[in-house]
Amino acid sequence: MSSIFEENKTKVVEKYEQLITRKNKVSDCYNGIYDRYEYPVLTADHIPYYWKYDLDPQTNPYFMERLGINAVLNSGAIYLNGKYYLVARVEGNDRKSFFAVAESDNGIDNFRFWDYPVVLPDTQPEETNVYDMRLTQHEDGWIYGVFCSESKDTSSNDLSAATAQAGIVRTKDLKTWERLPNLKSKSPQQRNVVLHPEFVDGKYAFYTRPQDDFIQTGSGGGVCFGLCEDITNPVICTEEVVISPRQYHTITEVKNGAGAVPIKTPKGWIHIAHGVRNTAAGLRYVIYVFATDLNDPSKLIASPSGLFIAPHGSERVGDVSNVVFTNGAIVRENGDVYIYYASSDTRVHVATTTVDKLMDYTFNTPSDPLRSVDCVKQRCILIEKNMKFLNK
Ligand code: M1P
Repeated sequence: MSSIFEENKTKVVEKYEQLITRKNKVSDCYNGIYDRYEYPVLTADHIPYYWKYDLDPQTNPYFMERLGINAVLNSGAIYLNGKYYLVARVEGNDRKSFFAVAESDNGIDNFRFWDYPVVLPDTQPEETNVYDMRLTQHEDGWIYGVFCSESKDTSSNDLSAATAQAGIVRTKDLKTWERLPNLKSKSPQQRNVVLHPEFVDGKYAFYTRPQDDFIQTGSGGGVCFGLCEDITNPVICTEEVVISPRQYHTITEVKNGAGAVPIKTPKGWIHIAHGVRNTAAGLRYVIYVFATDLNDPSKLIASPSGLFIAPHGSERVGDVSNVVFTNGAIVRENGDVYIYYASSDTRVHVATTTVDKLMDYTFNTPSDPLRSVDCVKQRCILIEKNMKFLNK
């Protein structure tokens, strides 16, 4: 056996094991709403070395990467049988994404991928790429995964033209996946579709994000809500009503999209979504929160102002810089909440909070008054209230 092979293999295996077993810690970045953590929970380096290297010294004498991984990002999340599971979007060096399950005992570190990635039934021959799975533990007993199913737009002469639809799979154990037909709606394209965990009026309920084009939402007014009679023949049979609109000069001006499956609280469904604005440096993606009515999840009842999570420090840089994006959160029975978010389309982080803190944030943060002059008034009210505590 060549010594180059052995030396390099030993280095790679040791580095991998050190990373996978590294303890995470709360960072010193404080806002009272949630804790951020020093290290990402998943990166390209968390991918098992045996997914990338040929371990046979005869065929790989230099111990060279054969199938590299570019990034691990937007992860669905679920807590099952005492473990925290992320179904991550893994992007190979070839730009194609696929899904893979990583598990941890505590939700903040030591995430380890299962031996094989998710093998989806190949029922959509035109599908080129899949990404961003939202995992819904539905009251019908299934765990659904709703994701973006991307195909080449063959009607266009533009080589890059693509179409996005919502793919649907279901499972009981994250191991065996049944593929259902893609969701049909009136919109030419859909991305960031999330299945609500409960029946609404006896129907399946989806949060959608209608869009005219692959990138631009165009006439799509924001995050919408629509119902579907039969999940095995999934068609949005009601009007898609906007529940969280795009708005001029806000964090959702260019587009927005549902993120994690909404969290049921005594005061309403709390949604952790993303909003996009344009800047001279390109699009900026942040995470924001809104709440809908417990009995009518299509009715917006709270809209705390501005962003909830923005990219910080090294999170700001990556394949698509200045982006944070979430498509998964876990709520424990004791009220602990784990929000998984990716930064700059490159790695996955966790932010932890509680249902009580999320409710306090959602229902006690004032909403955006939409004009600078009113924002100053809003801030002056807070400052004035604080003066007595400062003895001024
Ligand atoms: O690159 C940022 C994000 O862009 C898309 O989100 P949206 O559809 O709202 O623009 C998604 O492709 C997402 O995967 C990506 O993180």
